[in-house]
Amino acid sequence: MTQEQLFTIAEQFELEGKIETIKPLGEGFINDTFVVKTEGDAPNYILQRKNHVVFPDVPGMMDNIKAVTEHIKQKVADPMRETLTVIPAKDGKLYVEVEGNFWAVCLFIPETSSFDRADSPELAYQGGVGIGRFQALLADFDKPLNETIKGFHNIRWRFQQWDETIAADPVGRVKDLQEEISWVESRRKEMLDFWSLVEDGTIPTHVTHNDTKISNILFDKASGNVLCAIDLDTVMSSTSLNDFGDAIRSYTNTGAEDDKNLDNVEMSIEMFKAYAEGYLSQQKATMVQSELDYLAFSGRYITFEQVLRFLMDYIDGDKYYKTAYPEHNLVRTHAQYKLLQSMERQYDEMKAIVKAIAEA
Ligand code: ADP
Ligand code: GN1
Ligand code: MG
Repeated sequence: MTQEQLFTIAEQFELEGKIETIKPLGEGFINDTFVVKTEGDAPNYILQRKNHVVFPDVPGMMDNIKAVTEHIKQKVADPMRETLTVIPAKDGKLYVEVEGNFWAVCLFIPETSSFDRADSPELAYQGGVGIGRFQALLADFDKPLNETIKGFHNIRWRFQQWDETIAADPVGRVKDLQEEISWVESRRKEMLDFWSLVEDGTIPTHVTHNDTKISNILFDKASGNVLCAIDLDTVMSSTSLNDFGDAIRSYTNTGAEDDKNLDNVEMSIEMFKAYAEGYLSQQKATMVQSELDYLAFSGRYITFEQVLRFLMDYIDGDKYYKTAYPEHNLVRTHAQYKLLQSMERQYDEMKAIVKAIAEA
């Protein structure tokens, strides 16, 4: 994209002030994100090209984001900092469509920090508070939400995609991946058994974020406290456990999501405890027993799902996630599998920690 093209797109939104610069930001796997700096005292903005292959209904997704952020704004002390603010286009729509691509803008929240990994239990605790609070603020949200990605954390649907991808084997990679495929297959039943509990209502559904990795949370620079959950593209109705599990996948990893050195990758039980304490400080009172019973398992569930999704994308010829090099999705698969094994080994301890916090 040239600067001129970016300026032309940004100028179609209701921005205050004259645009000074537009620069790329962050390393999201899905969207393209830019910071729009304006002159003088006018606010700055986040401009995003939303990946509409991943999100087939961007208008529906923006309606979701607008609705949940408006709901949160009614309840918090600082509505411009404690959630995203969607900026509409000059024609009143929540997006601009340019040559088949969808763009959206929100306010840039200044004086914040964001992280790619948790380097202290205090940060993990704050992250847990952030997602627990996000869910609590939306507990009474009662409008229907659009399903922005079909079956996002539904492992039954993921296995259907998986079976089709393995059968199609579009780039001939299956023959060399028998071991990795067996990692997924050997856990098929226990993962489906868990999901059955969501399907039959034993585990309830709520409004959830669904992409709670640490980089999707902003922290207040001055206090270090959590400020808000961002990247609301996947806000949908699901089990709260998925938000907990995805965060555990991210905050507890002693290595990187795509670490080539598997010795770096373990689940830190200290981080698990800190995150669980933060999350349960907000959620304990309203959770039902079935949710508490499966809270620790959700870390395994989402990490397993991530192994499946990275491997499936590799088999599919790397169509979904942005990759930096040809084997990237396979490296991610191995690193997430190492993390999954580490969680499996420490599962009894994880359950005991949840139980102790829940009963305290
Ligand atoms: P992606 O979908 O590509 O992951 P995100 O919405 O998560 O994009 O944004 C990428 C990064 O940009 C975040 O991790 C955060 O550091 C920063 N960011 C996003 N939105 C805001 C905002 N409104 N204010 C300040 N920083 C933001
Ligand atoms: C993607 O968009 P981003 O980078 O925050 C993905 C998540 C994965 C994550 C893995 C919409 O998150 O589901 O867990 O990568 N988001 C979508 O890092 O698929
Ligand atoms: Mg993100």
